[in-house]
Amino acid sequence: MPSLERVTAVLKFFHLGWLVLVVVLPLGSGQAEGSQIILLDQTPFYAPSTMTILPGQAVQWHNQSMQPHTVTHDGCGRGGKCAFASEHLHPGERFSVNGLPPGTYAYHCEIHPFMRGRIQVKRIVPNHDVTEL
Ligand SMILES: [Cu+2]
Repeated sequence: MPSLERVTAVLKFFHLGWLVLVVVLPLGSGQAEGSQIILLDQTPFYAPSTMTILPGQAVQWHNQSMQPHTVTHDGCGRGGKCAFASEHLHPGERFSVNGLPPGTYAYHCEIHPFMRGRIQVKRIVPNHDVTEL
């Protein structure tokens, strides 16, 4: 027969366990979904061409096309602030960006300037609502 202390300890353990599950699962699934952009050989080339993320959320590009491309922020090399710039991404290669400040980031492919995409990083306001910039 288990003692009362032991039952209480077990209950506490499970209570904490559920709390951890509730906190960890939404964060985990939120980061996993909707943060990958696929590079394609035809329009829209970057799919999706516009992606909206939250501050601190990573974005990953995956070149699933048959030729090399880059992911180059429009500010790079034009006197602006260069937020991110990949090397040549060969078929199958990936490129990730993390920690972008809130704002809108237009980007392109240096090899094929007609390839264009955009990242929007939302701003979280003090009342915890999320607003578009
Ligand atoms: Cu390209």
